[in-house]
Amino acid sequence: MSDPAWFTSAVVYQIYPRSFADSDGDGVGDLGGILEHVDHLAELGVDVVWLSPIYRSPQADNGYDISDYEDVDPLFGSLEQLDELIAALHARGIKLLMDLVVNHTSDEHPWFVESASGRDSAKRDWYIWKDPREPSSASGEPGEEPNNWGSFFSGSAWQWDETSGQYYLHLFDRKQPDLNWEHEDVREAVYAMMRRWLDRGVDGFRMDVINFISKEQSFADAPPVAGQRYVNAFTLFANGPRIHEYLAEMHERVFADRDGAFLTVGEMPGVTPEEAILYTDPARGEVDMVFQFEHVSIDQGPGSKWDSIGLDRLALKRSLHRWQTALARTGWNSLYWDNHDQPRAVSRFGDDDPSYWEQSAKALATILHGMRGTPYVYQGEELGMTNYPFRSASEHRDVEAVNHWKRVLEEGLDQEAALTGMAAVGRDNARTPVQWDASPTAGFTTGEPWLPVNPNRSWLNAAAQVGTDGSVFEHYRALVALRHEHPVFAAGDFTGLLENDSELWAYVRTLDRQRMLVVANCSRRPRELELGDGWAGARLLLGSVPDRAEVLAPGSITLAGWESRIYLLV
Ligand code: ISL
Repeated sequence: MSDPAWFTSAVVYQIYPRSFADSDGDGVGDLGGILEHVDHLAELGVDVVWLSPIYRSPQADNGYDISDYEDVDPLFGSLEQLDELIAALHARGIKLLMDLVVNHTSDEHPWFVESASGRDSAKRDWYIWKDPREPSSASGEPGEEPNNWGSFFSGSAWQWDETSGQYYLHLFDRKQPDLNWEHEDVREAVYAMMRRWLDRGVDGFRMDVINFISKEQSFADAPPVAGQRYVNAFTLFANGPRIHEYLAEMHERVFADRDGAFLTVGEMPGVTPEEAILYTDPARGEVDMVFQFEHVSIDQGPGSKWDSIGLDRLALKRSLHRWQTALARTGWNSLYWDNHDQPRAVSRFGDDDPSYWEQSAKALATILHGMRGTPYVYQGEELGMTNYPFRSASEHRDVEAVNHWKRVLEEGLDQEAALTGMAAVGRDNARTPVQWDASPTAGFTTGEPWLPVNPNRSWLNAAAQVGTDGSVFEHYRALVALRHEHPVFAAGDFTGLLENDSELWAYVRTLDRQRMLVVANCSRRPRELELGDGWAGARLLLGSVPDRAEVLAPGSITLAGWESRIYLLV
């Protein structure tokens, strides 16, 4: 944080270790597998790796349920291998971000085990315990939950604890109890843990649902929603009364007196541009950038993420442009299409029909990487990996999908609709193994992969793309290099064009006398774009289709289906 500018021209690569590469044949990716592929990251040219959790964990939510913040889960390897990875990345000029999951722990974390041991436990208040809404009856049956808050992973956000006769809060799975950030000892324990990781050599943190750590202390009912027993109480647990205080305190205690180029990323569902500006204002010392959700919520119905309403591409464009404009002067945003919680970008926002897959993967990359903000590449996105062809409920392994399916069965909901929703937006789409080569296990493992490999590994894989002119990978590599080379990518002003055209996307970035034009045709049919005389002489920095003119002539250009280009006028 001492150098506020370096991350504006950086690109982050996210590794979901379970699905990246397996070195010991148990079918689960591990640190050894990452070590075998660090050169892939160096070839792509990324500056930072964000490593999803590798800590000790019962794996109820694939590591987002941590039982020991200080050690590596044997499933993924050892602390020594993590040190090796830090060294291997640093040797290539790549920083390492750890995933900081401190809104909640695992219910198997010693803190929670102690907290749950009884009402008079010294750590009782480290978590959020409440009495039943109505006193439990003599029969020992629990009374109603303390409020109507729902869990993100289905059902109530409260779990009854028989031993102490109270409920505890879990915004996610019941195996992920929420920590009580009101308690100073909790905060100090987290800061001390963060300092130890920095001492070990890591370069910062991606902070899981960090805007949930300060909750409205009334724990009142959220406004009821017709037909729902438990509701999303978002306004009562997100961006709560003490959130800015906590983040500033964290910055002060962990980073303020350290020299170095660290990075902090706040994952913040529901954050608005106005709040993002506050969170990332360097003068306030909270986080370097937010990770917001507006553009990945556009195809979700009001009920839940499972009710897909289809993609309104114009709304998508307007959302992205709105964030660009709102954060034009201050504030810094992460730019991403997908991650381990989202379906694959090319299937969701592009066109994964084999005839358009390659061009649309490049178009999405071009649109995103030309914007102001820090671009993220989620493992396999640089190859254009697609959604998995799910056919049945039993193919889903993710706790979110599994809990959802249970609810569908229990409540007799529409199974066909549920399966369609799970196939379209289930998180396992992003979690199938990275496709390194065309072999049956895609070069991911010598054993049985924990989640099936996508059958399109036969033609969609790294071996076919790395070093191959015109591949999706080479397009990503070029985009990363362009951001490093041209300051206009990081610092240029943004002007959105064609705000009412859902298919043709265009914007201009301006820095001093330089103007950069980014254009993409998000449709299958050719589209003409009138540019007039103003862009004559602009140089083609990158195009998705080979052999286009290197210099723009006056007049119009025609883009083939899903074609994209970047021009620079100096
Ligand atoms: O994935 C989601 C819904 O499909 C999101 O609501 C997600 O739960 C939210 O973005 C928070 O995600 C993070 O915290 C979760 C974990 O399951 C996710 O993998 C993580 O990215 C709980 O730790």
